[in-house]
Amino acid sequence: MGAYEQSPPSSLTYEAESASLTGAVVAKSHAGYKGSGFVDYLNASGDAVEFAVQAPSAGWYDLSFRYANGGTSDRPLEMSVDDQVLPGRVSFPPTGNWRIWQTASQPVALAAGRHTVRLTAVGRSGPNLDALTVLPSGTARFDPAAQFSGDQNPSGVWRYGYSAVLAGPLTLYDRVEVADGAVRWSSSSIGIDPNVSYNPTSHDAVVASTVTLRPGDLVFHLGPQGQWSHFLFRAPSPGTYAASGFFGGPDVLGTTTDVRVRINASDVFAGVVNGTRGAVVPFSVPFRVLNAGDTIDFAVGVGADGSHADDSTLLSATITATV
Ligand SMILES: [Ca+2]
Ligand SMILES: [Ca+2]
Ligand SMILES: [Ca+2]
Repeated sequence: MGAYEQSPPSSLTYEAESASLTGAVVAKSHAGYKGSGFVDYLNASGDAVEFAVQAPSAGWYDLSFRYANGGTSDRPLEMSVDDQVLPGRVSFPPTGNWRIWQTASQPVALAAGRHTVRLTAVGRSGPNLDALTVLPSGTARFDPAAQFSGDQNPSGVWRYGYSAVLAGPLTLYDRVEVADGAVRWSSSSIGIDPNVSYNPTSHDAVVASTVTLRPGDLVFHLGPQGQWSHFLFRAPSPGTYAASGFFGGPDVLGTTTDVRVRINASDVFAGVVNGTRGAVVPFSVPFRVLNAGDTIDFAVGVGADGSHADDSTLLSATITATV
């Protein structure tokens, strides 16, 4: 490198209109794009935009896609890196107007060198895609509350579901409702329990006479036949992952539950919640090497009383990843 050459920029932007396109086409029909245009996905399936990106060094990167979605619903796309499909879909929620551009971000671990990043329509057409910015982030953080989705399951690295027994297969919740200000995923074939719930508002949500979700609270509840309820994380890239946080009992009648943190279906933390909101049960799972697709499972079960009544259980969790 010459003495007067600049060091590599800390972030790199790749225009979608310069990427490799399948089905989708370059357009200029809505203002506000960067570069010389944007890419319009046309078909519900098969259309793809493939970027060739450069990672200056091995590490975590935030991939930020600039897009517009003037429709009324999410337009999630499948993302793959070097032909490896990532868990979940990248969400592109409505921006209100085709001229209003926002960003959707996805953390991913990259080795040093050149990579392909592809966004493919799989059943629903995509947004108008303007550009991809690749920004080194060093570490990645995942939080089931901050990343909670009110319309996608799975959503990114997270899936919400239940199992008949702790180690049983996960059935995804298929119904989402807004109940008393909180967003609740449940099973249309079982009922409101088991579930996972989140309060996205800036005020308390009283979801049952004895349970109040404070702003940002994430809560899950087992089912009437002892079904375990789960927040399941799938590692998007190989790396080292750690998890910490706490479980708690928000029901004023006293939550009585079993709580678990599991890596690939083995317990790495087991505890019980007995009591009300003050009954906080902390956990800390040290860093461990995971492969892409490995899972960290947060689960809640029936507790020593054998009853699922009044068993709403708080979860506060952060997963930190390095490479
Ligand atoms: Ca389109
Ligand atoms: Ca552009
Ligand atoms: Ca119980």
